[in-house]
Amino acid sequence: MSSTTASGDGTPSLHFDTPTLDRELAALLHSISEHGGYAYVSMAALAAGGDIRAAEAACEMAWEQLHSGPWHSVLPVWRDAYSMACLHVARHHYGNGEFREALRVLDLGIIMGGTLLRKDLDSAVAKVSEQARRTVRVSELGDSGHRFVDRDFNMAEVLQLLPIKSLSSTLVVKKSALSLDKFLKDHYLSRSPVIIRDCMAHWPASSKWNDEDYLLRVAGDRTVPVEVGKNYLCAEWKQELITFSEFIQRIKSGACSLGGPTYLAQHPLFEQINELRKDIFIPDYCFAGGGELRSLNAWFGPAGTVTPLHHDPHHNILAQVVGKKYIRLYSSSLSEELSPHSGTMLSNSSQVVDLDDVDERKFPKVQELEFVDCILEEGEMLYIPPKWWHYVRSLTTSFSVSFWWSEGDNSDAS
Ligand SMILES: O=C(O)CCC(=O)C(=O)O
Repeated sequence: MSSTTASGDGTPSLHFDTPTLDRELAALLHSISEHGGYAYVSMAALAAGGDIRAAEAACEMAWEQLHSGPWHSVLPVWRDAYSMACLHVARHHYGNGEFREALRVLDLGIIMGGTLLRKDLDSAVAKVSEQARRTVRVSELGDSGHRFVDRDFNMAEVLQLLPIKSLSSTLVVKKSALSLDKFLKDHYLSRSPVIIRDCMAHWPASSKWNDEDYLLRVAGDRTVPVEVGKNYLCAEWKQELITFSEFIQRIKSGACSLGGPTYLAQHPLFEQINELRKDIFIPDYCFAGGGELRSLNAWFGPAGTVTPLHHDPHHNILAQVVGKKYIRLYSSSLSEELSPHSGTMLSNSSQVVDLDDVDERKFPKVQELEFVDCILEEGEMLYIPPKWWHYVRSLTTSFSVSFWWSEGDNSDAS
């Protein structure tokens, strides 16, 4: 797919192929002009001929369209237009041997772009990464030996950070060697949370993801979306696109000083970075009930990240690969009492935002509501039934993976 071609002066230059773009180009440009993107189309035509200025201009035009209103209202054709422009810009950087810049632009195309050219973007990433690795000097290979989480953990200190009544009543039950049958009968069908132990030791991630050098090697130059701020319900909260190595630097430097922790949250990282996808396996439990796997998301951040109380529509296995998290769960039957926000975007989030600081006058009954809670330890998976409310706080640097799956047609759930 990638080839080395001769440049004008006879020196070899690097090139990657874009078979889908080649096939779809005319139809895509036609569709963009039908949506009024004439200026974009003329720039894209020049970009296809190798004009980098035109490629960058096309990228900016599409970027503006992506930010012209709420994300769900952006026309898919503009997302594909953005991917196309990213491919042109990345091809230029790759040809110049600017691998990091090429990867940055390809990742932007993957994260912000459409689905039409996804295969071209993925195969270009694979080629650029391979070439980049070939040219890495031994002195650039990390050997810090840094581990994100070591054994020290002060439980007394941590307890002071947790919401009132934490770990004082009913703990989520923990089970080892839980058979699929037992899981189905005792938890899935009865909508009952459980922590499953001893089921991740065979994941390469279990030994690799605590190692900074490994993560930098496979993902350091990749761009990822992160959330910065106390939590996504706060006014100062924002999203940024930064490289994985910058993100790791923030984790190490105690990033809370920057107005809240930086959290790589609910991102389909494993669709983006194939090397990390190979480090995990989909738990068999996710096929219980005959449903369909809906999404795999990464949750990676320093101690102190908080995901406020909310619920999701799907079954969820939250696998704790590195570090520890405190998790509190309220039954789906308590939805009225937990006062969901009324707007559609946040209707799965509770107005009892900060469980550490509940407004007793507004919500006098909240502290009396029954809940189960736990510290989810490295190597454990928590099953969260659909619509169960959950609040999550990381207690150390933490890397977890969530597996969401839907209800099967034949599920006889109560
Ligand atoms: O780990 C977290 O911070 C939140 C996880 C979560 O909300 C989920 O898996 O649905």
